[in-house]
Formats: sequence, C-alpha cells, structure tokens
Amino acid sequence: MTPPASPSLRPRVMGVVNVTPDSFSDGGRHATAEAAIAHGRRLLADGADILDIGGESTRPGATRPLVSEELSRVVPVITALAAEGAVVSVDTMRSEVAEAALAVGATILNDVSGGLADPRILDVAAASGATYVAMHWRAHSDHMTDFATYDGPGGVVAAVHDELSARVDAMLAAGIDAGRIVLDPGLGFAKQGRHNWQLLADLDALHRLGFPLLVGASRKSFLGTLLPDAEGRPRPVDGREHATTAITVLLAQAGVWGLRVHDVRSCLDALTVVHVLREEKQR
Ligand code: PMM
Repeated sequence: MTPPASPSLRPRVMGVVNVTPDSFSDGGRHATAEAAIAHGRRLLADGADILDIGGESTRPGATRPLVSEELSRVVPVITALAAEGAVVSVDTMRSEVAEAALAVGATILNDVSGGLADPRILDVAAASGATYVAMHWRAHSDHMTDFATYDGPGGVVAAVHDELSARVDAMLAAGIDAGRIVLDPGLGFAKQGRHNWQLLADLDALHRLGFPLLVGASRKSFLGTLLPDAEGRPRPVDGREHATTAITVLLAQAGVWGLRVHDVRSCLDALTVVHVLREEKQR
C-alpha cells in the first residue's frame, strides 16, 4: 500500500489557529491562549506541517486590534507550540509582531498585506532569514470591498499577477532571499466571489511568477454563496468543508506549495487520495 505522501511530494498543510474573538470561520472558538494551544496540538495530531497563528481578524469590515492586543494574543501561543516542536507561521501585517513572533520560535512570516501595511516587515524578514509569505492585498478589511474591482485587461488574474510581481520587487530590494518567498493570491481579500473562481481557474498564470504558491480557500464566503439554501441564504461556515476538500484536490493537482486550512485531517485525506492515484498512474 502506498504510504501517505511526505510534504516533499504534496502541498504543505498549514493549519489555522486564529487567536481572535471575531475571525469569520472560527472567531471566538480559540480566543484564550489555552484554547488556542489545545487547538494547535489537535491540528498537529491531525498531521499539520505548519501552524499559522494569528491575532488579527481579517474578515470583511473587521477593525484592527491594538499592537499590544495582537502581541498578547499570539506570543504565548507561539511560544508554547514552537517549544513543542511545531513549525510556526505568524499571520501578521505588523513588523513589531513579526519580530516578537520570530523571537519566540516562529520561522515563517505570513503577511496578508505583502508588506504594504507595514513596509518595515520586509526588513524584519530579510534580517531574520524567515520564509516570507506575501499575499495579494489592496486595503485593510474595514474598506477592502471598495477595492474589489478588476476592470483592466486580463481582469483579476492579470491584476493579481502584476501587483504580486511589484511586491516581489519590493521584497528583493529589501534583501529577502528569493528562495524564501512564497506568494498567495489572497482569496476573499478585495475580491468578489467570481474573482476567487477566476484566480483558482488560472493559477498557472501566478505560477509563472516563479515562486511557490500558498492558497487559502478553506471555508471562505465564496463557498457559502456557491451553496445557498432554498431561500438563497449562503451555506454557513460549518457546512463548507466538502467544497473546501474539492478545492484541495484541484490545488494539489495544480502543484501548489501549500494549503491554508481549518480542517487538517480532511485536507490530508484528500491529498493522500491524489498521491495514491498519481503513484498508480506512474507505475
Ligand atoms: N486568509 C485569512 C487569513 N490569513 N493568510 C494567507 N496567506 N492566505 C489567506 O488566504 C488567508 C490568510 C482569512 O481566513 P481565516 O479568517 O479563516 O483565517
């Protein structure tokens, strides 16, 4: 029997640990350090390769926490889980939080703003040698929906390609090693539902930038609107897992570097199926 694939043969699975009262998918469920640490341990037991620990909700309309609040949410959780051997990514746009997270054991910076919100984070990434995930982003969550228009030639795919390419230039200029850069199309961030599908349908265009891709589709609202009930109401967050798994299969086939998900076990199950079939085809 083919064993489950190792991360070198399949996308890395990044399990989400939101230490926030208000994230759209799991807000409030792991808002204390103890609950977040316990959740991180569960994701590790399920096989997560990376834990992505964040203290700022980026749901549309969210207001930002104070820096001190964000620090007090994530630092104890990162400290505990990194000490237990987890590979930890910190989901932050702030250089101060990035520095504090690296100091207590994080090795990946996941910046949903790609350095636009706080450009000094690029210097922190360069100086530390951490892996730097730069997501496509246009504005903070309280007004990002105002920026969800992509009327230029090539639409959303060309815009995301070009805007990420400009961020790569900024990263390289700051001294970040090209081998440490990961890009992310930023599904749901200043995007309408159809923009997310267009990006998923043409990930090759983003792969042509020459960097590994991380994608976060898990439980996002475009899946809820895809699956309305008889009254047209979007499917609630807890009912979006099967659609998330279908996207996992497609992303694995598209050759992405990583998947940012809430349910690590179902994601790894899907990746194991893809791997077994790939092995069988090569026999
Ligand atoms: N999505 C969210 C938060 N952080 N980071 C990256 N790199 N990519 C994403 O798509 C992404 C992210 C928002 O989703 P959540 O509320 O489920 O954490």
